[in-house]
Amino acid sequence: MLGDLSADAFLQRYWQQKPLLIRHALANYRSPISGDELAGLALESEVESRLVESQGGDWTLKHGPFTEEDFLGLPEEDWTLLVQGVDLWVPEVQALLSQFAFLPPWRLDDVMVSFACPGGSVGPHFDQYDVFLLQVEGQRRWQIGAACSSETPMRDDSPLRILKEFEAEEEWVLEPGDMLYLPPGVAHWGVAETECLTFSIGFRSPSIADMLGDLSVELMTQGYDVHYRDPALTPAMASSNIHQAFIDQAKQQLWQAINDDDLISDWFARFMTATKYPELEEMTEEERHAIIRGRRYFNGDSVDESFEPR
Ligand SMILES: [Mn+2]
Repeated sequence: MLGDLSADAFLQRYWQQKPLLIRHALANYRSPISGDELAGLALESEVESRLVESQGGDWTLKHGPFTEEDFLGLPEEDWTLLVQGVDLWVPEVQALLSQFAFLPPWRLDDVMVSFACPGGSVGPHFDQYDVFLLQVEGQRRWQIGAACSSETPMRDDSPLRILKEFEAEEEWVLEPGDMLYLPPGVAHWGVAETECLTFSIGFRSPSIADMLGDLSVELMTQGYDVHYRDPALTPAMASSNIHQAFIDQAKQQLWQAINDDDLISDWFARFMTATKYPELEEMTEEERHAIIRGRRYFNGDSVDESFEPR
């Protein structure tokens, strides 16, 4: 999976640090899902999907669920269908995750599958998470650029997060079986050269602000009822400018609230493994896997055939 690299070497030298292209990472891998089966999934209301069309340097975004008519009206070029959480729906896609056993399983977020026509792309952008981009069918040209941050200028005229400026520093055409690892923050732009299927194996990366928000809900739920108290006061501190001692005191009290291994280990385990789609909790794995059986929609052909992984 990592080519010539050992898992040790990959984690030490590349993970969360720099991109890595791995040719023939999964040579001879046959996709367990076709483009038309992916389109079938995107008709379901429980499935998170997006359709992105690129037209002369602009991108339009539509959210699923889609109808057969939506697919019928599409041109032959310049669009991409993206479906999130395909590992939840297709057991063979979930099985692929065993290849990533060199990483903690709870770090995994989901497998997004994209089907693109020639010219299809979601534009130059960066993500906040680690991702392995596995080329499964067809060719996609990937360009990568500079490291980005929240300061990096983004276009404000697009429904998608698109970089205002993008300069390619490296470029590769990925063939079936090739895989590109990208750490968080690296500018990238993937454009389909031919009809292609790409699997994006993404990892969780909550913001610290989200973590603190969730942790504070946990503290309230547990009835943590310690209140703010003043540091030792002197009359000189009675000014309208807040004296540094108050700041130190506030930091100290916040730190006391969270400096608790039992609290953090329980909360962190729950927070990091929380289901991405709580509305699917009611559905059994079997019900989820059954949902795409019997569906094969694309270019208007709906065939009542059972889903047979190839
Ligand atoms: Mn991306």
